[in-house]
Amino acid sequence: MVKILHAADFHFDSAFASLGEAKAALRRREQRGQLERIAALARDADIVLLSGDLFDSSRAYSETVDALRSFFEEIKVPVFIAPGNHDFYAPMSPYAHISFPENVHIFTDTAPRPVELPALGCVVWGSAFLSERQAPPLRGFSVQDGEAINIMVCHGDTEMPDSRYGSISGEDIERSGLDYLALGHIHTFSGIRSAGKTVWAYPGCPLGRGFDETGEKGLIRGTVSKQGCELEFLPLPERRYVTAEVDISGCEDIASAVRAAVPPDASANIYRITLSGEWDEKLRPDELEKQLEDCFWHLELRDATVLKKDLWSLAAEDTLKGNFLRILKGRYDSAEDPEEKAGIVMAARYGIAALEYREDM
Ligand SMILES: [Mn+2]
Repeated sequence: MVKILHAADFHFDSAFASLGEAKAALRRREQRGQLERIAALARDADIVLLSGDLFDSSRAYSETVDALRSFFEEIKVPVFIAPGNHDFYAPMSPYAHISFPENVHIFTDTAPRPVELPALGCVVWGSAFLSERQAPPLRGFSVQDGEAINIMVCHGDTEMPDSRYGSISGEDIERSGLDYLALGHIHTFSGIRSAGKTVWAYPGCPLGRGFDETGEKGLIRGTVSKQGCELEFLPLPERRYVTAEVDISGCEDIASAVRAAVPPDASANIYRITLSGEWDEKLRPDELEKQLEDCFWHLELRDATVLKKDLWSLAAEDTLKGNFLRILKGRYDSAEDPEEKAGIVMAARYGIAALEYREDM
């Protein structure tokens, strides 16, 4: 039985561009800080498996290199790294020019290579991306039936059969005969899955980096043996990306409506809130974001409100305003794309305000 800790897709030193410079830098510091929390978990494991995209690119800040080095030194157990499409192994990659402690093994071949760990009765296989693309890493691969526990760490794509990112099919997994296949690439926890006798999983990324990476993030820990695996997903307490919709129809004050709609822990998280419903005045998302600063760690507001129906009803008037609204209403009704519809609503607001010579819309 081998106790493992399996993580993937850290994407250290990501840009976090949508957060602005200061918060993005803070987020990168928090990302490095995560290693201290993970170290406590890693010390209890026999081996640590890192399935690629440890770095977001071929460059790593020296703070990140230092944090990783101390992490590896502190945990002492063997660490196996399978470079992925973002941090593929190349002469210029951090893997080639950083001196890592001796307990770190970095795979540098596309074909699976074994590392034997006799004391644990285990063989750890691994493969590496050598460029942004990779041929199917498990095609034709299988381990010999024997006493040893066979584990493989690898970056690859089980979701798209024609993926250029190391496509892996169910058949590949089944034929491999591995006891556990520790994957990276998909940023959402896959669940603990199996194909034939082989158990496989993606832990997802340990920390969300955008609104396409919402929800709980974490890693996988547990045991692997010839008789089977006992593995669980372990969420890490981290800032989360959350998307929500707030209907502001009929409300008196938008900021209060938003406050009332979100839980208290919103102040630790990163929110994208889409304002929906009927609203006839011009929205000023920047001002609202400022008013709500204390309520969120970071807030991005989107306007998806529509004009009240009675405003469109002015389209029946035989006036300039009526003519204007009639034309826009026709376009609004035939538009299929929600963004186009939102644009038409905006045009109606600006147009009506201009025709009424109002400053506020
Ligand atoms: Mn990735």
